[in-house]
Amino acid sequence: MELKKELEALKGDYEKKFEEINNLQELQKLKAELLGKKGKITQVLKNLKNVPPEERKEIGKLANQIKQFFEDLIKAKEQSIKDKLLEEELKKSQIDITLPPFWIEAGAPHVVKETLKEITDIFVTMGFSVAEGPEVEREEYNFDMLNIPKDHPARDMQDTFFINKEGYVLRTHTSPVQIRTMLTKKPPIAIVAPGRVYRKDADPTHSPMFHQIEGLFVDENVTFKDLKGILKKFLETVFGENISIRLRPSYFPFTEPSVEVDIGCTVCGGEGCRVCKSTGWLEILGAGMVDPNVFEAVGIDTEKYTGFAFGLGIERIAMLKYRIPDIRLLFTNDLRFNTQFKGI
Ligand code: 2U9
Repeated sequence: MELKKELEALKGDYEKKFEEINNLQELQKLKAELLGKKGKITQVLKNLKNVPPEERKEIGKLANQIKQFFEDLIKAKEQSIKDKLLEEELKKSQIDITLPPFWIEAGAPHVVKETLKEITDIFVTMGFSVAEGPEVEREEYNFDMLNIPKDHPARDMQDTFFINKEGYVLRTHTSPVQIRTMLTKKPPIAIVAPGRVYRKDADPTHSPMFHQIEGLFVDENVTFKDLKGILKKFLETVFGENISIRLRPSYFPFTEPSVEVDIGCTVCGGEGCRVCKSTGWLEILGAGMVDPNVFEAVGIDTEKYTGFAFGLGIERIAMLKYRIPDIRLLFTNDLRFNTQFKGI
């Protein structure tokens, strides 16, 4: 009965050892020593065949009891070490888990997106549909088919973001959306193209990404008068019935004739101030009759159809409408700024 004594001694010995342990690594080590593949109790159980048959049953039973005893002990010990560790961690980080959480400030729809939506809705009410296209655009649609020649300064590396895909750019305006529409649909076409555009402007009053909305109307007998009527209605809806409007001749490669459209300064009422740079007028948008070269590029019959197009920058409209003094405020996402426009 040597083995029985040995087992009992083992039990007493390891019970003490386990009692002294206070970390998980040591616990694992001790567990392996006792119950692992080459563990002391495992060895006893393996060697049972060498025990005289009359003792085998008793020794086997005892060894199994001790094994079970330690398995329970180890489980309890493991839990108690983990509890202690968690307690220490909580004490260290000094978090009072009974405190209510900090209030997470809710955001608000962004004033640029809201303005874009408002403007889009005005044109939708007038009968225009919304068209969208990719922001990584074929150079051909962004420039060539819009009558912008290869040597035009707008194509310059300094103005356009070229990407590492030959023949593609980040669109510099939403005009390629109108090109795509004319390539796939027959007139009458009445669409607005809202979205993000990219230009490498280095000037602090510009952002390399901004939002635009452009419009296109193509049908038989579309005239400059139609353009004026639509723009007047649009400007009066955004800025109020009482604004003054003026058209100045201008030049864009994709429209002929072209105009720039101003409204009487909404800050000084035309007297002259800092916002209108003492002119009494604010430049709002550009427009014109679609250049026949553009129609030819997309295969629209210039004998049968005419059309008008217009374009405006949304950040500028939002800044004028809500008297926002610095374009950077639109891009820093400071909630103190953003939430001012809740429910506008
Ligand atoms: C097609 C044909 C014609 C779109 C137009 C403007 C005039 C214009 C600027 C306003 C401020 C861009 O954001 S901005 O810098 N846009 O002045 N855009 S006419 O003309 C088109 C478009 C597509 C096929």
